Amino acid sequence: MATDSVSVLKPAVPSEFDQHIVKVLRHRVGKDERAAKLHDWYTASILALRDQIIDGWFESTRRTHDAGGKRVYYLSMEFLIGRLLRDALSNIGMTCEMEKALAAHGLDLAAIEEMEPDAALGNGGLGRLAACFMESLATLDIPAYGYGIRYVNGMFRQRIDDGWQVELPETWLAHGNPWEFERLESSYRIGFGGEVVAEGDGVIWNPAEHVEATAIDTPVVGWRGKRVNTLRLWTASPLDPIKLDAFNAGDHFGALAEQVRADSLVRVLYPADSSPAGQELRLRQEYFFTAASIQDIVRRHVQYDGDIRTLPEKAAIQLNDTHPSVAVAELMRLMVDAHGLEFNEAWEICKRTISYTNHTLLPEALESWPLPLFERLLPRHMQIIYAINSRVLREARRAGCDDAQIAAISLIDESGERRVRMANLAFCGAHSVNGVAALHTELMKETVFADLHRLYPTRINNKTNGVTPRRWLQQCNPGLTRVIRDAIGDGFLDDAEKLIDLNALADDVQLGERVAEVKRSNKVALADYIKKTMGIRLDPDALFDVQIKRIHEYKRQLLNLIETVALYDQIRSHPERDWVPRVKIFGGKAAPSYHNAKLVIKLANDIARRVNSDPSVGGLLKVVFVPNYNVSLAERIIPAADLSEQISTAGMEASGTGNMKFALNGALTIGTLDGANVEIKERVGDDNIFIFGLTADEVAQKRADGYDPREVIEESRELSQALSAIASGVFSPDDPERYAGLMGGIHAGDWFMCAADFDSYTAAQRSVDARWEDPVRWRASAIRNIANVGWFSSDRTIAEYAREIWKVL
Ligand code: 26Q
Repeated sequence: MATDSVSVLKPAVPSEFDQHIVKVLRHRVGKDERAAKLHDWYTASILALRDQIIDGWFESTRRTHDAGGKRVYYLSMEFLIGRLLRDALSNIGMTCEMEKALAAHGLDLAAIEEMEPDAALGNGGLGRLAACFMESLATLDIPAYGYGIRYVNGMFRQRIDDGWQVELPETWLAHGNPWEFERLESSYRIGFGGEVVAEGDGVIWNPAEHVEATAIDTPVVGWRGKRVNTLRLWTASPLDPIKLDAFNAGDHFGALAEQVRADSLVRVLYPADSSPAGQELRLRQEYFFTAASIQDIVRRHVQYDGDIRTLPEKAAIQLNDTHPSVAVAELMRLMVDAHGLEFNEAWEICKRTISYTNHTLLPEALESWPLPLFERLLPRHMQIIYAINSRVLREARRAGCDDAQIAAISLIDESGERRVRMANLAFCGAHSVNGVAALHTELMKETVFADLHRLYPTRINNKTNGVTPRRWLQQCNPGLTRVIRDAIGDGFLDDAEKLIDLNALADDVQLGERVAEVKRSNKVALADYIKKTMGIRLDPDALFDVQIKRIHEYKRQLLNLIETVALYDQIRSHPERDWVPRVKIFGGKAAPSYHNAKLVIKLANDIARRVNSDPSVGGLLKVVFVPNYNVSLAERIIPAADLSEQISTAGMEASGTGNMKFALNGALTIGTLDGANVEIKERVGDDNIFIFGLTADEVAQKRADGYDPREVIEESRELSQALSAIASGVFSPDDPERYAGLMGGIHAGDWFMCAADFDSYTAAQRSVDARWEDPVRWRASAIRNIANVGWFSSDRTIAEYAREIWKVL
């Protein structure tokens, strides 16, 4: 690809690099060129590339150390990284070199890239955001460490059997991971359970069990190889791998119990992205990785500086949601119990060091733990949380809070079975609490955090999400990148906001045609892939209408499906009309225990089977559910999309980041005024986006007024027909009752406002059709989308965090 350019890392000359790969193949993979299989070449290519990266890595570490500056620590239970080969090659400017070196052995880089498993150590948006942030931190030359868990099994693989989701384990490490380095010297003992006993002036915690956390590092290369940062993921092992006396006494399982306990901590990513499971293992995972990270940060600081009191000048710790909230208590414990600080002094240091990002307003998704469980697992942390709580509540009382406000602010939920509230803990222990889009941040202040916000009115701030334009434009859409380059030059490669220059060319018909050609060839490539993997033939000249994201009721895949059924009905009733040919593409995973989400997947597949085999729609409508949606599939699908579906119930999607990726690749958005859609609309302009539906305020008002969906349904013939078709088994003749419950939910209360927004949604879809019929206008809109979403680069987001929260820029 032509976007490579000079890099600070010194790339070997092509023939040298070629020789290096062969040397690696022989000496580290243990194969000669004649015996090597494709997978051996794959391993050798990555190891050879890694060698090029390592010197920059050392150099970055040394530079940070010498400068004695502040480091950023990003704590996240999830990093949804995807593949790294293309990203690393492109960022250090070695794509051409690798291509040439492999070609010399008759190998194709694209084929090698396909061998890399997706590192799917995350559920969805939150995990992918962490991955984009790591890349932007390196790009902006900010010294940073990502801290998380090296799950042996990441996000499950999704198979569709007879239309139903089936979960299979993801074994990304099965053939080794050439990117990582085990750091045996960075190991920490992590305790659980036991008791707290008085000792001298203070107390000590004697845990009943221990596991060892060991760091495994992956280098993260920034754009143009300026800096290489570290993603440090923890793995677990027992202190005592086998109890030999037990083994020798014949208790073979008991002898290995500790091994099993340690393994289970890092075994699997919880595949739920809301309504926390509340299981003990999840809390153990959270504490395990948080404690290891905080100990590592404190050790590095004390080793360098000698004084824990200067921590806030040298470390900024960002908590990615509440999953690492226990960091507040762990940092307090280390300062008070291990370093002998007074509680009050420690508390000020803690707040100055830590900051917290909130990603959800859904009350059921706010993490809390039963107090008895928390106390049993982390008795000392429980004491510290009580001590923090009494301080906070004292402040609240002094500020004049009433009993209801005190109850809302408390770190302990006393309304039923007592629970520890992780969001309140993070809020109180941080100097900054941010939302991820403007609307979301305002709603935080008005709803879940209203009382905490009144008490600490300067703490909440907004940092609208962003995505890395390297992966989500340059790498996934080289054709479009070339067209943009020809139009406005190279500047946007280093500063995505320079895409704005495209505005002046938006009505240039020739540019429109070039953008459309690239889009078409991306659609052909996607159609080929779908033909090959699913056997479904798609017309690349149809409008590709895409909704890919986790399956959730609030994201309203169901609204899209109901509209699909209504459209199907209309096409069949009026075949003489001039319909715009559409391909409806769906993809996404459902949490294994989320019944309605799984039913939505089945419905999409049931509709697809019926529609795709109905000759009377004559290719005007096709429906595809792409199995196993993941980062790599997103990289194929997004560049091929014409229309981006961002249709959540207003007020429920914190930000969304897929919305940004689609617009950057020239898709138009149909969406509600929710999350970052609001800001996308402000930037691309009302004429270049299809907004529909109730606003967040209107949704809240409607719910408060006692909304009855039956009236709406009766008034809309299209809607009532579609709902009854689905409910009566038109798409599920083998089990006519299958969707009775799902449709019943819409009649009974319609919490997600599918019925309320239906007419507005269909009207917006017909405006989409009208725009599509005018290709010149459609293309101009697509260009205006590309031009105006450079601001949603994660470089901009990270620069804001760096300046306003971490104070490192
Ligand atoms: C918590 C406890 C127990 C088990 C699971 C969880 C859990 C795990 C993942 C809870 C939530 C998540 C993930 C949430 C998430 O992805 N949120 C999304 O974050 C994006 C980045 O900010 C936003 O763009 C999306 O709007 C938001 O839904």
